[in-house]
Amino acid sequence: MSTADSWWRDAVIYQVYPRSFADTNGDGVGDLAGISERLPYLRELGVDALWFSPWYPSPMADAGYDVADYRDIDPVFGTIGEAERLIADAHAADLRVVIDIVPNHCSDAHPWFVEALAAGPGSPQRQRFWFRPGRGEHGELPPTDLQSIFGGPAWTRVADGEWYLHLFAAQQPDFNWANPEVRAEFLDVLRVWLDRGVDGIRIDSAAVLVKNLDQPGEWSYTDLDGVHEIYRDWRALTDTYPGDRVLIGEVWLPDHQRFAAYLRPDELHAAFNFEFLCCPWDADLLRAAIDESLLAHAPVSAPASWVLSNHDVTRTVSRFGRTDSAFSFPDRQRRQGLPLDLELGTRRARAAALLCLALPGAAYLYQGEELGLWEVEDIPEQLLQDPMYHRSNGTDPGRDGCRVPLPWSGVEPPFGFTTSTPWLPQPMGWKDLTVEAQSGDPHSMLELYRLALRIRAAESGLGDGALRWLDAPDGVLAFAREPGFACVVNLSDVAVALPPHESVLLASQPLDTTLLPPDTAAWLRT
Ligand code: TEU
Ligand code: CA
Repeated sequence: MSTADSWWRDAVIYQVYPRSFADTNGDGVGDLAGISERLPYLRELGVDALWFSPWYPSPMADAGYDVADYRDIDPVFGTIGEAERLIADAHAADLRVVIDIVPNHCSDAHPWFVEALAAGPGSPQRQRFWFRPGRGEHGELPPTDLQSIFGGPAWTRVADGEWYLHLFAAQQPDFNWANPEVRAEFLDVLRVWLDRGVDGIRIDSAAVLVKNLDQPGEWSYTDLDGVHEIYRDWRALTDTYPGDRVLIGEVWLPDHQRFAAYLRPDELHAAFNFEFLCCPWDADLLRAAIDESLLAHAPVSAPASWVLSNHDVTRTVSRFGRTDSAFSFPDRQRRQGLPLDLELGTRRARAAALLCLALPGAAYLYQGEELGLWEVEDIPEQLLQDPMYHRSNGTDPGRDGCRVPLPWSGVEPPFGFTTSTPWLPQPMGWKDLTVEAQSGDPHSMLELYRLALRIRAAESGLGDGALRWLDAPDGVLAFAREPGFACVVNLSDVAVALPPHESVLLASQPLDTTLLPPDTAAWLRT
């Protein structure tokens, strides 16, 4: 493996959420044809790869993370032919393609689960899942007290009295990874998509596949040692393919050593940096998160990754626009409705973008982040779809607010996303945030991203490599990337002097002196 081939070590990977990207047939839901049509936009933006959230046939109980057929495309998105064309067109546009595989659970409409229900207790078909008798005199109590990650019990009872396990929604039965049939099935699914030419696999909920239901609570599924064996098998398979195919794990683990274990040379290539994503707008905490990430990745020689948002979390400009700007699922419930300063949030998001893109390793960009979209917090209740909202009885606002369809053009909804009504309503205020409105405006978020990505691609010091912290006043992050590059981010509330430099390559706000204002970042030629 030559360094030149290791595109994933410093790629900028753009997450496409197909439902909300672009609709071409007027049903209000984004589709593959919409993505194909807009490839020039993505190419011009300057990203290196696209990651597609699930596009498989699905009853959409969890927006497609409930998969009924891992080898096909849902008709709402298009056809297999269109997916193959999209992969080819993306490659022709110099964009790599990463797909999303959901191995922890499937949909209750998946043929295996349908067969398991029909075959009854004790059958080999039920061994592919976690079926158990209930507790209590008549089996009326769930087998364990385990709670679903989406709220409510993690067990649902079927007609014949048995219960099945689902860490997420009831429509997402968990596979039993102790069963060799499950292992063989997923190796085959990976083969199918690798044969179709995808460059990478994003692995959903990667740390929770293996279970020991005798252990209490989340210890029964979080990061059990056996999970590594699965990824060694997956790595052995991907390594047999030509080109540079990668496995990217969705691994939410606070322990750095446990996290890094997934990135050993015979396992996954990369994993999302959720510690960074959850970190508040605070120089000391960010610096600690950066140092700890780099330190954890170094021994396994994996690239770090820098993520500000995705389809599960609060939009960056909204998160940074509140007094408490950390992200966590429980906090989000309390925070919605608290005062929000969108102007401040946007200013910080601009600075954060330059920080992310200057750090060593790869970066992820969630669709709409480049437009500075905010979290839509006033979606009418009857339109909310997320099972996280419904299973928490509305105590969690859910994730619909970061999944609202993109505004492309025009001055009112549907902003060129569709010709009919978008599946989630877009706010009027997005008229200033459309691709059309921002294109050519040097002060827009979109032009900041375009320019930053162009500079990042041309700067030999950026991407993979090391950083060196520079002396800086309190509340300021400053680091050098060799040769000749420095990034300075001012998170304090006073303007600070820039370190010695030859020129300013880019700044997240206009600079009229050599002072860097609060909540501003600059890239310097040194
Ligand atoms: O997310 C997994 C998920 O919900 C984590 O955020 C979770 O909090 C963590 O694993 C707790 O240990 C993925 C997808 O990104 C999400 O959209 C899906 O809803 C979910 O899996 C179920 O497929
Ligand atoms: Ca459509």
